[in-house]
Parts: sequence; structure tokens; C-alpha cells
Amino acid sequence: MIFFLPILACLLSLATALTQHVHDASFIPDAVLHVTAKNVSAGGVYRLTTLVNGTSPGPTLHLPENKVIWIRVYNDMPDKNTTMHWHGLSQAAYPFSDGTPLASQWPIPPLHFFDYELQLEKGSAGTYFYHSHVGFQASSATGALIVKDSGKLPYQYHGERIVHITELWNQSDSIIERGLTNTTFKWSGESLAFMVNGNGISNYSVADPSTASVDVIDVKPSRSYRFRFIGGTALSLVAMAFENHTNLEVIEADGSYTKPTPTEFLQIGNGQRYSVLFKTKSCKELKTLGKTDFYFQIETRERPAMNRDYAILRYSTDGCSIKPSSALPTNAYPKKAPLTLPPTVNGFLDYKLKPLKDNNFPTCKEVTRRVTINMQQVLDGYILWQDNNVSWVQDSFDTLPHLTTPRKPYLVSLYENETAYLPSYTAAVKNAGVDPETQTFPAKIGEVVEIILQNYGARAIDNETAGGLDAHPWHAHGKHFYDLGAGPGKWSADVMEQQLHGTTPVLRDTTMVYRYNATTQPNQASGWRAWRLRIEEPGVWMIHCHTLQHMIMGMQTVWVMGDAKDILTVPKLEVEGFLTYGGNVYGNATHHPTRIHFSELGL
Ligand SMILES: *[C@@H]1O[C@H](CO)[C@@H](O)[C@H](O)[C@H]1NC(C)=O
Ligand SMILES: *[C@@H]1O[C@H](CO)[C@@H](O)[C@H](O)[C@H]1NC(C)=O
Ligand SMILES: *[C@@H]1O[C@H](CO)[C@@H](O)[C@H](O)[C@H]1NC(C)=O
Ligand SMILES: *[C@@H]1O[C@H](CO)[C@@H](O)[C@H](O)[C@H]1NC(C)=O
Ligand SMILES: *[C@@H]1O[C@H](CO)[C@@H](O)[C@H](O)[C@H]1NC(C)=O
Ligand SMILES: *[C@@H]1O[C@H](CO)[C@@H](O)[C@H](O)[C@H]1NC(C)=O
Ligand SMILES: *[C@@H]1O[C@H](CO)[C@@H](O)[C@H](O)[C@H]1NC(C)=O
Ligand SMILES: *[C@@H]1O[C@H](CO)[C@@H](O)[C@H](O)[C@H]1NC(C)=O
Ligand SMILES: *[C@@H]1O[C@H](CO)[C@@H](O)[C@H](O)[C@H]1NC(C)=O
Ligand SMILES: *[C@@H]1O[C@H](CO)[C@@H](O)[C@H](O)[C@H]1NC(C)=O
Ligand SMILES: *[C@@H]1O[C@H](CO)[C@@H](O)[C@H](O)[C@H]1NC(C)=O
Ligand SMILES: *[C@@H]1O[C@H](CO)[C@@H](O)[C@H](O)[C@H]1NC(C)=O
Ligand SMILES: [Cu+2]
Repeated sequence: MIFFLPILACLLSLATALTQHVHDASFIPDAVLHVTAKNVSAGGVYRLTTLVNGTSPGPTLHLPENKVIWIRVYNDMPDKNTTMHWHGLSQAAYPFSDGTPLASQWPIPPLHFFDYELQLEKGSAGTYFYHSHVGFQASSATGALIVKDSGKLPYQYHGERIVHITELWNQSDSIIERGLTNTTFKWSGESLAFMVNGNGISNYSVADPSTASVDVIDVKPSRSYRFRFIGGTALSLVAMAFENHTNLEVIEADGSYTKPTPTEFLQIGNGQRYSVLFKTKSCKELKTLGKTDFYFQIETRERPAMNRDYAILRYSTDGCSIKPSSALPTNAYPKKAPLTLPPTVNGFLDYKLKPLKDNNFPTCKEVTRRVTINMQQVLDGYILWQDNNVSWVQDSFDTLPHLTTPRKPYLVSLYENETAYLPSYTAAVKNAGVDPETQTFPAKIGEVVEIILQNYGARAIDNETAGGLDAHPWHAHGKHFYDLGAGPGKWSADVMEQQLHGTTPVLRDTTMVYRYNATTQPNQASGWRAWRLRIEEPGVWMIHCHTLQHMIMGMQTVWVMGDAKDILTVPKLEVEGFLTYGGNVYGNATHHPTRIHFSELGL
């Protein structure tokens, strides 16, 4: 780090020269997204839904690496805040761009817009998605984000298909959020259906048959495709497979290429992505099978209720001398499930995935500090989730008045130099990694931190929830972590090292903490996962469970990586417009936003 010091000093002096740009009509963003809330029908069910450009999922973004990108996000809702998070992409050079309210930015107020300045790191080509980070909005306000390969592709294929999986709910985001944070707790219920690219059929009464139809994925015979799976579910872990197509090969996980890893099915947690090489049948094989339509079956795992949903893989038979078989219906499910999917695999693809290229995995000796995050459901008037005894939420302060989460984004507080919000590294180290004052996890640039995510049986006072366990998909913002794998019971260094032996951990941004059993004793350790992080990118980064219900109920941590001089790359005067809710970096119908371009720092 010492090498950077003279450069930083030079940048700071340069910084004062940054221009304030008015983003008037002459400013053309690379992409524009409009967030609205409308009563629309999907899967046959009407619901007040948060949409992007009028649909869920919203439009797919195809973005280049290593180039500055501006995305303008309009909050067209008259009564709701929103933000946009670029899931899996690190925006270290653009500190206000991560889309996390109360962490890295104020939310975009109703009827305002915000220009996100992004740069996608060289080597980040892969599969991502964007989603709102406010309340339950991400359940539908989301879309695929593909970072295009710049050089030669490591794998060859004829075409690509996106399989973006979300869930359907029958109540609005606000009602679900209100129920979860009320003293009179009201569970959201389980989802009504899985949606593939926005299409599916509700498992509850269909009010609008015109939208109750499954997704059709069109392919041609004798081709290879890259299927990009996006786990955009709010709540459920999902298992899925194709009928008669079991020769899948995973080639990418969370934006990093892997060596080809064969699998017959996929199990995807909320926030995870996989690319899979998929070889289609030849005309001859289709003839033998006697069909050209195949079911793609998808099922809930680790939840009390089971949804079983479908899409259809449909072959075009142009150029094949076969008659197309009678097509499968798109408006009804098969009477009997065509596939028997395996039960939960605790450790799906763990230790199997290998990075395509050396990824600078830090050895055990390089680890400078270990932080254990103990996660647990608690009942203290409210039903909440705690990480090391902290429940951290982004809103609902009127219904959760006793929570002491700061009400101002940490990045703003850091710029304002309010001591009450500056995390104390020393205090945190003495308190399981979390600074009691700010409720953040501080880390120093240059550290190699091992994070142990430890699942615990619920500490609850009623008999029904005591000892309860859930599976949790944990997601890290910022730089990706090296995934060290997982196991049952309580973490132990010996067991972990033994399991790691001879394997080559991959970089991920979301991996599963499994539960191994639905219940255990209260305060009983039941399941762990471990990560290693090279702390190299300064910023305010969230690390949280990606189950939206759990996030709303407090299952989130905020990390402050680097100290003030690492994080505050420009003088306060230049970011004044970011420091107040609705400040002048947020545009509206009558005001063009004014702001500096962090890219002019040349970081
Ligand atoms: C979203 O909608 C706006 C307005 O209709 C349009 O200008 C923009 O191109 C759309 N965005 C994408 C990514 O398609
Ligand atoms: C949404 O619209 C449908 C059809 O017009 C209507 O039946 C339903 O009550 C509306 N739902 C809400 C939540 O407004
Ligand atoms: C929007 O966010 C601001 C700042 O956090 C907050 O004061 C306000 O209550 C929020 N508004 C809504 C409608 O949630
Ligand atoms: C949502 O679905 C559940 C289960 O069928 C039902 O009890 C509830 O009334 C539905 N809520 C709304 C708002 O439709
Ligand atoms: C909390 O729940 C109670 C009972 O269901 C309800 O009357 C109240 O309106 C809810 N509060 C909020 C803020 O939603
Ligand atoms: C629909 O939901 C019910 C109740 O959870 C469940 O028993 C049934 O299997 C579901 N059906 C499908 C097709 O998912
Ligand atoms: C195709 O899949 C069905 C299950 O959907 C199975 O019954 C059948 O045996 C499979 N055919 C072949 C040739 O594998
Ligand atoms: C959490 O609180 C319990 C008591 O309620 C205490 O025993 C435990 O040490 C605390 N854990 C952490 C990590 O602060
Ligand atoms: C923050 O305030 C302290 C005094 O309270 C001062 O010593 C320090 O230089 C300030 N830091 C910045 C980045 O302004
Ligand atoms: C829990 O169960 C025990 C015995 O099964 C019973 O005595 C106790 O009253 C129950 N407590 C609650 C809060 O329901
Ligand atoms: C798993 O849960 C069942 C009840 O759901 C219980 O009987 C059993 O003891 C549990 N096993 C462990 C290892 O906790
Ligand atoms: C539009 O933005 C300007 C500048 O931030 C602000 O003064 C004005 O109140 C805003 N208008 C509305 C309707 O929010
Ligand atoms: Cu969770």
C-alpha cells in the first residue's frame, strides 16, 4: 500500500480541479431505466408491482468492460424511494454508485432521477443483474446485466439464452414490508410461482388467464448455447433441470469463468448466477426421442411450501426432415411432473468449481484477521434476524423505532466527518468485528480477512420458532470473495482446511449458508460457510443475506473498507450535492443534476 501514497497525494491535489458538470439535454447517458409501480398482471395474477421500463424483468443491459458507463435511473414513483444496485460489480472508483441506501447513497426521492457512473472492471465479463435495493422492490424491479467479453471468448458457442428466475407474490412490496416489521408480525407467505424471464403460472387462482403462460426458450438442433442463469428469487432456493438434456457444463459462476464442470441439474440461491454450456440434440436424436418440446422444471428447496413450475425448451426444426411433434401447452402445467429433481444438495458445486485462470487465492498464512458472523432469528417484540447481535435495516424506522441503525448513509457521514459515524477499528476488533457505535465492520486496506458465516438455531421465546433454521444466500458487495466451502455444525479450522486441501477456490459474490436441518436447539450452531477477502477496494460495502424478507428483518452487515483518506477521494466541497437527500445530484422535472465525474480522477 505504501507505493500508492505519493499517487494518492497527487490525486488529491488534482481533485480540486474536478469540473461540476450540468447534466442537461446535451448529456446522453449510455442507458436509461424508469422505475414505476403499477397494478399489472403476471402469471395470471394482478398485483401492484415495481417495474423497470414497464416490465419485470426490465430490459437486459449489455455493457462493455473497462469503459465509463452512465446509467440514468428515473424514480417515476410518486410516493416511494428507490435505488439501483449493480449486483456483482464493484464500483470502487465511483463511491456513490453502489445503490445501497443508508450505506453508499441517499435513495432517489420520488419523481427524481440519478445518473449512476459505473466502470466495469477489466476481466469482469460475465453474468450479472441489476435490482433496486429498497425494501421488497428487488423481487420484481430487476433485469439482466451482461458484461460483454472484450477479447477472445474462452468458450465457443452459437448463441446465448438468459434464464432469469424470479418469484411471484400476491401482495404489494409495501404490504409485505409492513407485515415483516410490525409488532403484529405478518409473514409474506411463500411465493405463488417461479417466473422464468417474467413468465409462469400462479399456483393460486388465476384472475387473468392471458398472462398465465410459461416461458418458451427457443433453440435450434445441433447447436451449443450459453445459458445464463440468474437467481433473482426473493425468498427461495431453487433446483432445476431440463427434460432429456443432462449434459450441462458450468463455465461461469458469479461473473468469473470456471473450468468446465459437468452437472445434470442446477441449484441456485437468490443472487447467484451460472453460465452453462448447453448442447442441443441433433435432428436424428430428436427423431428418436419423438419430440421437439421439452420441459424445464423448477422447484423450491428448503422452504415449507413447494412450488413446482416450468418453462419449455422448444426446437425449431427448420432444416430437419422431421415433423414437429405436437407442441406442449404454454398455458397449463403437466399433470404429473416429468422429472424427479434431487433433494437439497448441501454444498452444491462446492470444491468442484475451479477457476479458469489463476485467481491469486490467498493462502491460510496470508490471512490477517478472522471475523465470525453469527446469524440467528430472534424474537424481542418483533421477529428479527441478527448478525452478531445486530439487526441492520434500511427503512421501516417508524415500525422498528428501537433499532439503532444510523439514519444517514455512512459515506455521507464519512464526508461530513461526524465522529459518531466513523467506525472504530479497535473497538470492532474487541467486539467480534463489529463496531458497537456505528454497527459497521471496519477493515483496513491490505488486510486479508477470513469471514466465517455461522448459522444458529433461533433464539425465540415461543415454542414454534425456537431452534428454527433457514438457508441463507450471503452476498458481498464490492470485490468478490474466495469461497472456502461449507459444512454442518460449528465451523472448525481443521475441518475447513481438510476440506480445502487440494482444491482451488473460486471467486464468487453470493454463496449459500445451508441449514442441514429445519430445526435444532436454540443457540445451537448448525451450518457454516467461509470466505477469504483481500481488502483492496476502499468503500462502504454491504455484506448481507440476499433473502429479501431477511434483509427487511435486519439480516445485513455494512463494511467500511479503508480509512477516511482511502475512501474520500475528493474534497467535500465537490460532493456537496450527494450529501443531502434530494441534493442537486438528483435531477427532477425542473432541475438538471450537477455533479463531478469520478472518472476524471483517472483511478
Ligand atoms: C427504457 O425506457 C426508456 C423510455 O422509454 C428508453 O429511452 C430506454 O432506452 C429504455 N431502456 C432500455 C435499456 O431499453
Ligand atoms: C388490479 O387491476 C385488476 C383489473 O383491473 C383489478 O381487478 C384489481 O383489483 C386491481 N388490484 C389492485 C391491487 O389494485
Ligand atoms: C425516503 O428516504 C428518506 C431518506 O432516507 C426518508 O426520510 C423518507 O422517509 C423515505 N421516504 C419513503 C416514502 O420511504
Ligand atoms: C394471497 O394468497 C393467499 C393464499 O391463497 C390468500 O390467502 C390471500 O388472500 C391472497 N392475498 C391477496 C391480497 O390476494
Ligand atoms: C401492524 O399490524 C396491525 C395489525 O395487523 C395493523 O393494524 C397495523 O396497521 C400494522 N402497522 C403498520 C405500520 O403496517
Ligand atoms: C400449489 O400449492 C400447494 C400448496 O402449497 C401445493 O400443495 C401444490 O403442490 C402446489 N402445486 C404446484 C403445481 O406447485
Ligand atoms: C426423456 O425424459 C423423460 C422424462 O421426462 C423420460 O421418461 C425418458 O426416458 C427420457 N428419454 C430418454 C431417451 O432419455
Ligand atoms: C450476543 O449477545 C449474547 C447475549 O445476548 C452474548 O452472549 C454474545 O456474546 C453476544 N455476541 C456477540 C457476537 O456480540
Ligand atoms: C475530521 O475531523 C477531525 C477533528 O474532529 C480532524 O482532525 C480531521 O482532519 C477531519 N478529517 C477530515 C477528512 O476532514
Ligand atoms: C412451550 O412448550 C412447553 C411444553 O411443551 C409448555 O409448557 C410451554 O408453555 C410452551 N411455551 C409457549 C410460550 O408456548
Ligand atoms: C433434525 O430435525 C428433526 C426434526 O425436524 C429432529 O428430530 C432431529 O433431531 C434434527 N437433527 C439434528 C441433527 O439436529
Ligand atoms: C427539483 O430539484 C430542485 C433542486 O434540487 C429542488 O429545489 C426542487 O424542489 C425539486 N422539485 C421537486 C418537485 O421536488
Ligand atoms: Cu437469510
